[in-house]
Amino acid sequence: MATKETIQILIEGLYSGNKRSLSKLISFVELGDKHSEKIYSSVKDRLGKAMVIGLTGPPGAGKSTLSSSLVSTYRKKSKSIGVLAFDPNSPFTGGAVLGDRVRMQEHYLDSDVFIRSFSNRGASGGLAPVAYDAINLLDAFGFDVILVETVGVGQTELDVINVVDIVLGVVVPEGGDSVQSMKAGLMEIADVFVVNKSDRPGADRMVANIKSTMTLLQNEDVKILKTQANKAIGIDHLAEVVYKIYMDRNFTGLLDSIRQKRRVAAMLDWVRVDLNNKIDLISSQNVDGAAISEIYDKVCIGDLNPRTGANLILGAMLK
Ligand SMILES: Nc1nc2c(ncn2[C@@H]2O[C@H](COP(=O)(O)OP(=O)(O)OP(=O)(O)O)[C@@H](O)[C@H]2O)c(=O)[nH]1
Ligand SMILES: [Mg+2]
Repeated sequence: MATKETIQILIEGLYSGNKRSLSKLISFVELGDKHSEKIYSSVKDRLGKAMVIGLTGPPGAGKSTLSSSLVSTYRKKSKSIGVLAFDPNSPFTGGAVLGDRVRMQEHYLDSDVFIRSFSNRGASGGLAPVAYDAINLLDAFGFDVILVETVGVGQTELDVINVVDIVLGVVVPEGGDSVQSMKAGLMEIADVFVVNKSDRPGADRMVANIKSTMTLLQNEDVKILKTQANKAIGIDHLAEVVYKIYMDRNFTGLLDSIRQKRRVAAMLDWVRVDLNNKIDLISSQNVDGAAISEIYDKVCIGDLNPRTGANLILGAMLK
């Protein structure tokens, strides 16, 4: 754990544009550092300038390739950009075909690009709270754009997406059924659907499928675009569409309300994470002694209603 002085030095580094300081601060928030309050109060007044874009979708849909391609697009516009990849298999850290990796490496050499991959859930046990803190750090650093990539398979990943301004749902043409099988949550939170790998057959069918699902959900405002991320086709247009949504939201005040909800969501995520950690503590350390283990035993053999047991445990936790 860092000392308060170390954190102060790192924050000064962050303000002077030192990426190593930024990296270290992210590691501290990833590890659930106790200086979260100090970090937050230091960066608080510098927040809210970055456009935060989330990319999610099934494994292999091309999210990382798309991120990389978007990085190039934003760099062409002289925007600085930070990428947070919550993805153990991210080609940002290896695993991609050679061409992709070479493209990524070019970004690593660019001083206006920052890429950070998170391959585990961090000590705190939550992805979304880490994402929230890391986004704040990148925002305070001064990046114009922040991309957050996550595989859209579990609740934790969807939670991450709650902390961004605009959500891109990345899908592929194959299996028109995948719209149906896609997590209901994703269908509802995506602002733009990106049908990537549109060089493959079925892209138009996929677009039509999403369109009809969106009509059913009365969500006709959602944009649906086709891209070919590995060839950078459709990416400039995607960036324009995203920017227009962002500006509209800024103008109507929706952006502010999204960000307000995001702060509350981050707080509730922390409550959940802390309660979960506390449950582990109670079961492993037997806080409150035999009483807790008796509850476990009684529920275990069917003597006690699990709901009643839960109430007793909650009572002990909140004491
Ligand atoms: N044909 C085709 N291949 C693509 C396209 N975009 C990406 N790919 C390839 O698809 C593969 C997977 O791409 P990734 O960017 O790693 O996909 P991902 O969604 O980040 O994957 P995970 O992080 O593992 O979930 C790579 O081999 C890419 O080169 C595209 O538009 N067309
Ligand atoms: Mg990836």
